[in-house]
Amino acid sequence: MKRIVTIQDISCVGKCSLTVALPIISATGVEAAIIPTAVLSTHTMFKNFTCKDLDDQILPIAEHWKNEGITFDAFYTGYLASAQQIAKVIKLIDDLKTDGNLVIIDPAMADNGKLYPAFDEEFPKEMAKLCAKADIVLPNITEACYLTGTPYREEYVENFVKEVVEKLAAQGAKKVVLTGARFNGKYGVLLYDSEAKNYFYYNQEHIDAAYHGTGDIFSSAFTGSLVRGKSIEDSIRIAAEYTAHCIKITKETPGSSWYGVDFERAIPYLIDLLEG
Ligand code: PXL
Repeated sequence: MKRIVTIQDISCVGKCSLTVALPIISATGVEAAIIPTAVLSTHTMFKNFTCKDLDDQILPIAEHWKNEGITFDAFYTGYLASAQQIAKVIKLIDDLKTDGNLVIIDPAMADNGKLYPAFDEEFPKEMAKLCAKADIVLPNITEACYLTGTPYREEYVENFVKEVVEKLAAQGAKKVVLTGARFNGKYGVLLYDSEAKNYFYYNQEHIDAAYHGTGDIFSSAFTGSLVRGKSIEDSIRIAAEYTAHCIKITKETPGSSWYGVDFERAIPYLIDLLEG
């Protein structure tokens, strides 16, 4: 069985990071090992959240795994609680990386032109070092701007997006998968392969609603599909359609929670996409 290690926080309530990565990766038929990097009472869009940093566990866990001969088909990182944690995750990848495994980095740190509340302007600089190690990096447009030091724009044209994506790839990531890429009246996911120097764009229906955690849902479904053996283009399509479906059913259901989407009810749909 294929095995992913996903490294991100546990938000006890919030439908994001590990509480979505675990069920979604499992649903793709891939084993999910985890390193919880922090425990928060909720995600940081709630007020007064608690946070216990588990930073001191990252490298001892990695060392134990190394001694046990445990290997992974992919590393998949998401929200990391501090710049110091990023440095430890870089070391973990250096220690456990083999020729055959993939490094997939979701630089979960910002959206809608702003950093998440827990981060300062120094944080993206550390995250950029982790992204430089990635086989695949999965930013939204705000994150891609922060990572490359590009001023964020609410409205942009195709050339601007491509410039940002190519700058990010020039910093080291082999492939960039940009979510929420909106230009020329289209909406979707843009893939840039810096080795082949080509683009793939997956165009999808834009649903006028925004929820927290949808980036984590996309990244988890994408990583699970890819490690299960789907092509990168198919993994983008599956993850994009699954995420859109989660948003749609949440929007259509009165009384759904504001803090996340009903990804659980859409898991049968994800499995259909994977088997189709
Ligand atoms: O990727 C979303 C996310 C994950 N973890 C925590 C968060 C957020 C978004 O706000 O606050 C703790």
